[in-house]
Amino acid sequence: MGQSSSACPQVLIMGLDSAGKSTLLAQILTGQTVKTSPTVGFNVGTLDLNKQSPLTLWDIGGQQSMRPNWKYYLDECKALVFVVDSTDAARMPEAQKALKGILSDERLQGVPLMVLANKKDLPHSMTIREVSNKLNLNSYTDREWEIQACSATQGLGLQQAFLKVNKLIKRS
Ligand code: G3D
Ligand code: MG
Repeated sequence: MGQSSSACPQVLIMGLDSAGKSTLLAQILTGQTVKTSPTVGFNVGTLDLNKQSPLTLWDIGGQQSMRPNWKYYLDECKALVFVVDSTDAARMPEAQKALKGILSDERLQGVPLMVLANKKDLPHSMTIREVSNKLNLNSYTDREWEIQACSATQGLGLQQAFLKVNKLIKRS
């Protein structure tokens, strides 16, 4: 019998609204670019890239009004994927605060972090280094973190990112 999905490591996909979380989840699960609308509540699915380590991926609505609900998803979280719109420099301080807030929750102590700098298909997207600086990633010394560029609409960088997430979970 296969592993039941409740036994899968749970991965939370978080980030500001419009970062591309729902597009990314649909793309990695189905290989298709879907038309999204603002997520009310959550989207969830099981990803099994190498047929031996399934992950349950949760995409939690990111609008301001949803943020108080974030804490309910933290208990079982084995890795956090934080998605940012790398073309939106103006909202980086907001993203930085949101990330810091999430990671300050004691239930996420030591939980590995994968930052996805999304929308790299667009011109004027920030480099990994810029995003990393703006999010203050170097300040997170008490957990493993990685940052990677991706394009959720084009499906670029996603498989590598989630294979890395698997490795981070195994090491943690
Ligand atoms: P969210 O779930 O984080 O709130 P969505 O974000 O997945 O709903 O995406 C918000 C908007 O960003 C959508 O456009 C979506 O198509 C776009 N988007 C997501 N990922 C990418 C990407 O990698 N590249 C580009 N160019 N656009 C992306 P609309 O126009 O529907 O608001
Ligand atoms: Mg969404």
